[in-house]
Amino acid sequence: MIYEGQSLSVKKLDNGGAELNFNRSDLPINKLDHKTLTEFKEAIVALSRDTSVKGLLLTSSKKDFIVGADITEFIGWFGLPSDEFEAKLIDVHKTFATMEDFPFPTVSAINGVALGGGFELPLSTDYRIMTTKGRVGLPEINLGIFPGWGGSFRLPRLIGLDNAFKWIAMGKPQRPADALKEGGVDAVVEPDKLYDAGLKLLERCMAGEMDYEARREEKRNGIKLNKMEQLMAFETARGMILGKAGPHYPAPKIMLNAMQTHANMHRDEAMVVEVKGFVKAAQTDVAANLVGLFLNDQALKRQASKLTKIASEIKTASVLGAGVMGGGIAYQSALKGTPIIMKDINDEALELGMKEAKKLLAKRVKRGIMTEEVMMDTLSRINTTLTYGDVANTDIVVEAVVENVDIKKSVLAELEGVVSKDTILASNTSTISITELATATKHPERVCGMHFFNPVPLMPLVEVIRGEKSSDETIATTVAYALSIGKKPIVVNDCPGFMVNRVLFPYLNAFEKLVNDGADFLHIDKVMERFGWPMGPAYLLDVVGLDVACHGSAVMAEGFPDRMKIDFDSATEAMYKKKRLGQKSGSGYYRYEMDRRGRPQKKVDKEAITMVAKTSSAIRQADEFSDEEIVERMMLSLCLEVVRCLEDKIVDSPESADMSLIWGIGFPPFRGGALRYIDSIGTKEFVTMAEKYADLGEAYAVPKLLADMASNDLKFFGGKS
Ligand code: 3H9
Repeated sequence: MIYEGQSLSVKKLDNGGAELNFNRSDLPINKLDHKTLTEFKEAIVALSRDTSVKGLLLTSSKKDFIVGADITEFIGWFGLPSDEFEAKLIDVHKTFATMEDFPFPTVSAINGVALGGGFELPLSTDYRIMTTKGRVGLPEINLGIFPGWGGSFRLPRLIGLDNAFKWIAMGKPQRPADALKEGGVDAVVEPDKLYDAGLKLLERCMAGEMDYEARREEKRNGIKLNKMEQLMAFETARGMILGKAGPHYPAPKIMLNAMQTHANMHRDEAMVVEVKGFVKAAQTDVAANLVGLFLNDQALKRQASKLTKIASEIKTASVLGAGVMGGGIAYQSALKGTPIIMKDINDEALELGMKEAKKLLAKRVKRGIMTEEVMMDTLSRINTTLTYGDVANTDIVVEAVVENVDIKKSVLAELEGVVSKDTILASNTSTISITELATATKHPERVCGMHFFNPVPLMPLVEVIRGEKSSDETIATTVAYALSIGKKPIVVNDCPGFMVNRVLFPYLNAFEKLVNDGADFLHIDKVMERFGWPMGPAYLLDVVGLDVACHGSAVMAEGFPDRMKIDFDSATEAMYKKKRLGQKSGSGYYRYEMDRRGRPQKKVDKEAITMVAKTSSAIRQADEFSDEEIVERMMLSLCLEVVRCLEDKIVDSPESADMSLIWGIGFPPFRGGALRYIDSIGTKEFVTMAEKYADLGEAYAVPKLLADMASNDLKFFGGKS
């Protein structure tokens, strides 16, 4: 044995080479945390000293090769003084470079996934073989950073600038065929052939059959494009990448600058440029927020998997109520392998539901991510019916009928009479209390909420709502079903609107009030889009449907009359009365025209502007509302209600609160979530801001939890402001 640690070991092979095997003893994964990096450095030193070694094979004994740098250590790292942080990174670079310069060949046998630093390490070896089941890539951009251990210069030298831009800026793990075609790996083999293939390749190198020195030279020296070609490549990439990233994400720009600066440098100079850029990106708020989201996601995943220990198996499901929502749910269930029956009371609705599912599947076929055969197979998992017959035998029934208490109650009561005693009755209500709905059943313990978001295939969140009497098994099984169909479940306690709509309606009410006070809705949309929302509130209302919004608003006002009742004639109500229902009716706050691909395009509509002006009490002129006031009034109303949800234990943690908004309504991810947004401003400062608008009503009142935190200078995600 040349080296033995807790994360890795190096042993001599019979062929004169050595094998460095990653196999973290106390974890199910290999990651490049402090411990592994320390041992890796020691192992490389040991190998440098052993003159008998003639080649090196890197392997892993885990399911995946290496998942990357340890993201849980990032918060500590990113907070280091820049020079200390840079020195830490350079130290790793030097170890990788020492391995790259070994006087013998090096080969990585990549099993499973190798991402981020977990792929940068094999990029420092001469050759890489991966398996047909693996994925390799550099996803750092998703964390608000970019590759910091050599990926930004080794990858473009290996696969060319354009391909490297694509890998790094998109951050998507690459499939084996693509990685091979573009040159990121040298061979792809079946998993059971990996070790032998790696060993064979190493032996060929050791026998002098492969020019591994040429490989190294390629990576040590600048990219092979002349100055003009480089300039063109960078200018094109800049336009595309920065256009797509938008103004809120600094990492792509820093990455492009670093890549352009080190394009012609020797590796040892390039690493310094990369490190400086990396530290700059890592020390932005955006990186801290995006890393926070990764950690929240992992924490919620762990929580969900703990919860599902007592779940029963869902072999088949049903959805009541076809249409766009029912069709979307059926599509999602069938796509992920759980057969589903779609029931409605008339054929037209069933046809609409099937049309929706077929449309979504056809899109996948068109994009080349599904074959016609798989599409037909998926469709065969959706059955339609007008009677309860087959629904009776399914393990869960998702009720997605019209959003009306009485109708939902009678459907649930009727359903309970036909299904087995173990079938879960899950209501896809978006606002109505589950406890209230469950009163219609004899066994409220098997009733819960399963709130999907529209469009179902795109929105990751499912709120699993625990009614007063829902049993733990009901919740666990519903969470397990949501996970099995590829959704992100968050368990919330019952109240009107649950978590997401309870905070969305105050936000929309803030919009109504601004408009009523005289602000221009087009201006509000622009400001909130600039803030980072995927669409402004007026456009959002149009997409949701003004009828749906008015109905939801009435339910919320009944639930929280002190702060959610609108006591003026709202613009949305006026539009609804005139049958301007938003995008689906062709007009609302905007007018919609279909483009050549049949997608609705919004246009400014003079009629809407006149109509809104008529409802406004116009206590101020439109130009008196600054961008700052608009953001403050809109965000305060939303964030304060999020705090109240936490205070009322509707959600059990700041992580659940923030992720529900990111996954459910597209809260700007670079801001990390509503509570992280409050943290970024400071709880004290946020309270002061709310107090400025106290005369706007109870929606702006400071909840006790926030007041207490502010007086102690505390943050939701730990530490002091
Ligand atoms: C990087 O490398 C930067 C460098 O360029 C330079 C740095 C200076 N760190 O998701 P799973 C844990 S940036 C820490 O359930 P799956 C995860 O929390 C990094 N922990 O499994 C979970 O723990 P637990 C670039 C990590 O099979 C366990 O592993 N890399 C990390 O569904 C299993 O994970 C990435 O961005 C990590 N990097 O998916 C990869 N990765 O069991 C991020 C995983 O205690 N990770 N864990 O709950 C992923 O995309 C997925 O986890 C992966 C596995 C595809 C790897």
